Amino acid sequence: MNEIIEKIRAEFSQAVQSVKSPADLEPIRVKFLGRKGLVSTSFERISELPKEQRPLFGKALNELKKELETQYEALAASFKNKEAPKRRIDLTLPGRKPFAGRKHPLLKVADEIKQIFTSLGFTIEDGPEIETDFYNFEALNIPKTHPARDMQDTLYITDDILLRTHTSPVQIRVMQRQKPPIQMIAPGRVYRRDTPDASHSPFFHQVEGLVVDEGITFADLKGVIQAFAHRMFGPDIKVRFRPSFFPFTEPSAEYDFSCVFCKGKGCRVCKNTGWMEISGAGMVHPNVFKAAGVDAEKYTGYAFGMGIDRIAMIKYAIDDIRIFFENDIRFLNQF
Ligand code: 2NL
Repeated sequence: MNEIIEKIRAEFSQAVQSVKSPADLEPIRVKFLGRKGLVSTSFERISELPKEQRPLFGKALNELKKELETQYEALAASFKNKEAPKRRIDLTLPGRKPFAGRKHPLLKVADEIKQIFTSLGFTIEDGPEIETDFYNFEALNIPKTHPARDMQDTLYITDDILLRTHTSPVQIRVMQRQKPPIQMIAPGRVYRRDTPDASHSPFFHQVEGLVVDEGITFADLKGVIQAFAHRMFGPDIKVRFRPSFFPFTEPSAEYDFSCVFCKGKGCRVCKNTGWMEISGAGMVHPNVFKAAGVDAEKYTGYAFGMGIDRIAMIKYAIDDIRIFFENDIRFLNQF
């Protein structure tokens, strides 16, 4: 019979713990201490016991009843004392400021890059993120069997329609519809089939530049990249070009900026090289001009790319690209 007593006691203490407001009290009183409550109905079971055990059980039940009543009264009283004072509204208080949004850090950096290039005479051009095989690959001298397709694997909507892997298609479209001189940048979102890690995201942001006119040389390219480096990161930034290969440029180069953190002396960020890889550039390949309908005998041009995310990571000393896309308000509020 002790089990019955213990069971009621345990259930009661659990019920009491879930009480949050005075409204929760009455159901507990009814269930345990009411006329048909657990304590009262247990008294009725006394007759099931052998005679010699009855007085003991009755005594124990009486004690339980007193115990629960005391606890219940104390709990009810605690609510009485805590009842909230009547609220008064202070009509003279100033209103609450509405939450102000702000630009995403990538958009801020993109704005800054756009501002620098427009001040150098570039136009800003736009195009679709869903592209055709022709604009994304064929026209850029990347035929179906070219190994560069592997490196730029992307999401295909059909065999012919895909998510662009760079903003170069925008430049092809501009060359098709507009005669040189062309001096443009194409900023925007691009896609690659990549497993995300600290430096890879399946989507990221790129700015590509294109200048086409009579007599454009690699020296013009170097001058513009140099000017960009100075305005973006400061006048003491050095720029270097290393030979490289891209199907859409010839000759091709990759360019680096001297490390903005150690000024080229070597540190953890630049892995002690003093340099930070930015991206690639080169003179537009004649096959690209041909595909876009530009007279390669008359005109020359240079093109370059850069990652907005990468520039932003350098500018704000961020070591993981994924944080841009997590929408963590604690991160975003810092910009
Ligand atoms: C990179 C950097 C690059 C270009 C992009 C380009 C665009 C046209 C014609 C020729 Cl329409 N080139 N863009 C050129 C060199 C580098 O991007 O690292 N890409 C893989």
